Amino acid sequence: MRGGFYAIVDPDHCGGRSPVDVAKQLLAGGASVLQLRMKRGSDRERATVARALRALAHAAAVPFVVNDRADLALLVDADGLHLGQEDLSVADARILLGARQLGVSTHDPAQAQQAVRDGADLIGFGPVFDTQTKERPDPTVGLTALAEVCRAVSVPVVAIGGLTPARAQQAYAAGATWVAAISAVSEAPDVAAAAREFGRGPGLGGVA
Ligand code: 3NM
Repeated sequence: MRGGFYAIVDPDHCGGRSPVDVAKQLLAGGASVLQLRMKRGSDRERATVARALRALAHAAAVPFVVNDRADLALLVDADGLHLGQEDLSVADARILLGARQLGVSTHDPAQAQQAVRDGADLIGFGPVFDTQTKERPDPTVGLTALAEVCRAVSVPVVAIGGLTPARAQQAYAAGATWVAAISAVSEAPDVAAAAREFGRGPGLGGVA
């Protein structure tokens, strides 16, 4: 499974730049997945941004994932959908999205196991560290719980929440396939350079 940096574009956290410009830089920095997380704005704006990001991701041979919204994922023919605990169930999303990749955000080991039983293709697990980016984040889980979940589940895990380049290497070492970050990359002065720092380091058996 190709792993590495899982890039999430959140237009509210692009350091005053456009989400399209930030997405270009994330891909230039070697992101292995590109997700759009757009909590505010109109559906028309969401569709426009989603189409632009899908085109950029595909030009870079990277899968494009939509957060929360199955209708938007279908509309723009995304490669995957990422569901929160209050979004559609995996089973219902599967009816709409068929074989597309379905991810689920989980915040404790029980949720992680349940998401896998429900048929998720991958899970997010976090917040691993404290995050300022998410409104009302769940309690911070830490690296030990991340390692336990990575050992316990049969699908790849995306570590998320408060990740920095140094912490990213700890998350890979704990067993995460991907490491996701928003603020440490999309709000950095040099987005591509920051993204590059989130790649797997040497000795972890992964991709650059
Ligand atoms: N989901 P940053 S934490 C979007 O715990 C998101 O599922 C989380 O942003 C979870 O890298 C989080 O700036 C925010 O901390 C990640």
